[in-house]
Order: sequence, then structure tokens, then C-alpha cells
Amino acid sequence: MSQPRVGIVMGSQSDWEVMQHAARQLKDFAVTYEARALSAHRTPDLLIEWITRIETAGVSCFIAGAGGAAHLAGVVAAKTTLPVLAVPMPSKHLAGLDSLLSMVQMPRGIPVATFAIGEAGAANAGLFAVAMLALNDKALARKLQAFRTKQAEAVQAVKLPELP
Ligand code: RP5
Repeated sequence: MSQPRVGIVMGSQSDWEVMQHAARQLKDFAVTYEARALSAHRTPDLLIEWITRIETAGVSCFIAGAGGAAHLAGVVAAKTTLPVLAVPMPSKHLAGLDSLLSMVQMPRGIPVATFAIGEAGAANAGLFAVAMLALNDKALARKLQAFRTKQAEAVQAVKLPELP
């Protein structure tokens, strides 16, 4: 199996429905990743073991998704100097505002880059990881440019309906 270039971690299996959109972007760009469900609260020791192992394996960045009291991305950032991209999950009671604030309000010195709540944030975290890797990978940079061109063409081709 090829070496992962990105580590994806989420606080629970229930986050996969959203976090699969980060994995999908990486897969579409043929960027290898390893995805795990590990929790800052429920499995702290296993989380730290995984961070150490996958960093040694050579990943370039982490994408962390969690909901509620979402400390996962912050804990990952505390254990590595690699870039950590955080995706707030749309939580049941506060619609993800709790997740967003838990992730975005990091103390000075331990940054995480926090994305939008939910699927768009997960997809954009994947695309951002691709953009970082593309800095040192010309073929990937060309693919990313082609993706942007195709996306712009799709918007340009939109025909809005006439009013009756
Ligand atoms: C967080 O609690 C997880 O990231 C998830 O978003 C939320 C709920 O987890 P489950 O109770 O569904 O496992 O730690």
C-alpha cells in the first residue's frame, strides 16, 4: 500500500458522512491518505500514538473533524508542527457553532486552520491539502488548475430559468 500523504482523523464514526468529502477530494486528485476515527476525549492515548506513527510515516498535514466540544484538531496541533486543518461537524443541538468555536479559538502559538461547518468545509480542507502539496508537485498543481477551470466553466454554463 502506498504511503499516506495526508492524515485524516475524526472524533467518531458518525463524522464520516461529512468527513468523507475531504477524503473524496484527496482521492479525486490521487493523493494518498489514511483516515481514522479517534477521539481526543474517548481515546486520547491511541490518538497520540497514531499522530506519532503517521507523522513518522511521512504525512505532510492533518485534517481533523470533530463536533461539539471539538478539541481534536487542537490536540493534534499540540502534538505536531505539521499543518492541521480543522473541520467543524454540524452538531445535533447547536448546529455546529459549538464545534466551530471550539476549533477556531485556539490559543496563540498552536494554530489550526479552521474551515466551514460541514460538507463544504470538509471538501475545502481536502482541496487546501491538495494546494499545499501542489507547492512541491507540478503535476498536482496542473490538476488543481484544471479542476478550477472546469468548475468555472460549469458556473459559466448555467442558464437561469425564465420567470413564467
Ligand atoms: C464528537 O462527538 C465527535 O466528533 C462527534 O462529532 C460527536 C458525537 O459523537 P458520537 O456520539 O456520534 O460518537 O466527539
